[in-house]
Parts: sequence; C-alpha cells; structure tokens
Amino acid sequence: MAPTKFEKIHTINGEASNEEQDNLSQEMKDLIFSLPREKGWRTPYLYLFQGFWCQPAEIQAISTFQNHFQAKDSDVFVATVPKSGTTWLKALTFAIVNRQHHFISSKNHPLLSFNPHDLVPFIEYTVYGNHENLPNFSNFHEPRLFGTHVPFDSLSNSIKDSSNCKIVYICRNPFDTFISSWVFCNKIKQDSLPTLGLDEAFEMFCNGKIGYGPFWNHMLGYWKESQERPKKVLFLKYEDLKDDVNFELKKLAKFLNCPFTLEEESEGVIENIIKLCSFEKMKEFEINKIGKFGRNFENKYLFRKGEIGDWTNYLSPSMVENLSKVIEEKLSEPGLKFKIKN
Ligand code: PAP
Repeated sequence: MAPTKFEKIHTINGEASNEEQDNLSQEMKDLIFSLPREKGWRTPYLYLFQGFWCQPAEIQAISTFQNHFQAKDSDVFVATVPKSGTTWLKALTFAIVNRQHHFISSKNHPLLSFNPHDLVPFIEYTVYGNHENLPNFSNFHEPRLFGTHVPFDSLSNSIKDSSNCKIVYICRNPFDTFISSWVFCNKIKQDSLPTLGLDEAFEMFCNGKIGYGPFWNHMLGYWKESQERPKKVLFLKYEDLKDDVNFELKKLAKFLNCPFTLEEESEGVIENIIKLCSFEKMKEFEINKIGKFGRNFENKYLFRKGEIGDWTNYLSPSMVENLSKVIEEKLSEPGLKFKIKN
C-alpha cells in the first residue's frame, strides 16, 4: 500500500542550532569530543565518524538508526552523495513504486503538494532526527521508502545483510557535485558562520572533508556492492539520467520489481513520470517554491540549475587539474567514469 499521509515524522535539526551539541545525550557528546574534527561547511565542525565526515546531530541519529532500525524485505533506500540527484531520484522512485495508487496524471498526485524529501524521508535528518524518541513507523505504508546519505558500510546490518530490501544509489560527476554543494551550503549554513569561500571549500572537497565524504569512498562503497550484489544495489549516475531518463527509468522499475508493462508504455506512463519529475516542472510546484525543510533550508534551494557542466562557470584551470588528479587517483574503477560537460 502506498502512503496516505505524508507528514514530517520529526523535524530536521542538522543545521538548526548554533550550539551543535545542544540536543545530544551526554554519551554522544563524549563520543563526539573524542573524534577528530575539521572545519565544517554549514556547521562549525565536521567530525570523523566511522571513517566519514559528519555533523554532530547526524552522528547521534545514525548511531540510533544503527542500533534500532529493522529493515523489511520490501523497503527501498534511495542512497546518495549529497547534491548528486537525491531530490530527483526520490521523486522518480516514489512515482514508480506508487503508480498503482497514485496515478501519475492525477491532479492530487503527492508530488504536486509535497517535496520529495517529505515523501521519502531521510534516515539521518528526519526519521531519526528527534533525539528524544524513537520513530513511530505506523504511519509508513509498504513498501517503505527512505533516503540516506550514509555510506554503505555504516548502514544498519538489517539493511546490508539480513533483509532483501533494495538500495538505489545515485552519484554525479564531482565537479558539478562540488559547485552544487558549495552554493547550497552557503545558503543553509548557520547564520553565525561566515560565507565559505570557493578556494577554501575546493581544498576541503579535494581532501575529502565534506559531509559524508570523502566522496570517493562513498561512491566506491556502493559501487562495490552493486557489482557484487546487483539485485541488492542499483548504481546510477546523474548524467546518465540526464542523457536518457527513459532508459534509466525502465532499469529502475525493473530493479524495484515493478517493471512497466507494454500497456503502460503505450499509455505514456513512463513519459508522464519523466515530465512530472522533471527539473522544470518540479521547480514550479508551489511547495517547492515556498516550502521549507528546516530553519534555513528552503525547498527552492534544491532546484538551482540542474545541468551538466555548470562548474565551468566557477573553476579555474588549475582547480580543474587538481580535481581531475584526485578523481584519477581515487576513482580508478573503469565503471566510475563521468561525463563532465554537455
Ligand atoms: P540534496 O543532497 O540536498 O538532497 P540533491 O537533490 O542531491 O540535493 O541535489 C540537488 C541538485 O540536483 C541541484 O543541482 P545544481 O545545484 O547543479 O543545480 C538541483 O538543481 C538538481 N536537481 C533537483 N531536482 C532535479 C530534477 N528534477 N532533475 C534534474 N536535476 C535536479
């Protein structure tokens, strides 16, 4: 059954407080203070937790999730590197999985009045974002859809090993991911923090110091699993979706065990999903123009340009050379080549 009620289960608090550790348990504060830390992008610090860089509120949420979450076989996780197509893939996944209950051409389709992040809630910001109470899953209908930026190794064991749930992963060429992250973080950062300059952010990114980074470990973790367990993890790229969304959508529906029938194809269901979830359409929905996800986090920030190659407007030749070297060194897998320009 598809969800009938779409509520924020808990409020996002990742960027909510200047006193980053206000809502954390003493045990969590002790743990966090023992971790290596570096300057953050939108909070004062990022901490190195389980091999990836993370903000304090999320560390507590992820720990609770790891200790308590029980995956069901029918669950679907949309896993992503931040700013690599999360919103888009959540929308497409929601539309595909729920198309028998929410007809794509319906005037009441949930994507017309809810942002994809509300329909496919983040584990680390939303579902486990309230540090006082464990989430109540009774509002979720099956198949349950969740989003996460957590690297593969830090997912709960029941997702990784003891259930047949599915993971759909998307990443994007690091040049565009970097620019998208830099612009976004400066918009949603804590008010008390100064603007993060392009040069400084670039160096942090190339050194892997960004939320859920290093980006190469994130991609390699899911890539490896997608190669070893192709029925468990589907690995997608933003640029492939931009180039041939019809083909990628069919692949996604098949992977999720709900392939499009010939009848659906001839009725234009695929084309209608593509249209409903397109950047141009989604950007214009009222909820995505005026809605908010957190204090400084306005839905409209999720829809900036949606292009391949906008980085060419920002990066100097030496920056391009440096990031190219990082990519060559860290992402040498042949399957991890990216289209970087149109
Ligand atoms: P998140 O990690 O904060 O959820 P995410 O959705 O992954 O963000 O990334 C946002 C990027 O996807 C933006 O890219 P840009 O900054 O280069 O413009 C955004 O424009 C793009 N985007 C959002 N929705 C769509 C869509 N429907 N189609 C294509 N691109 C999209």
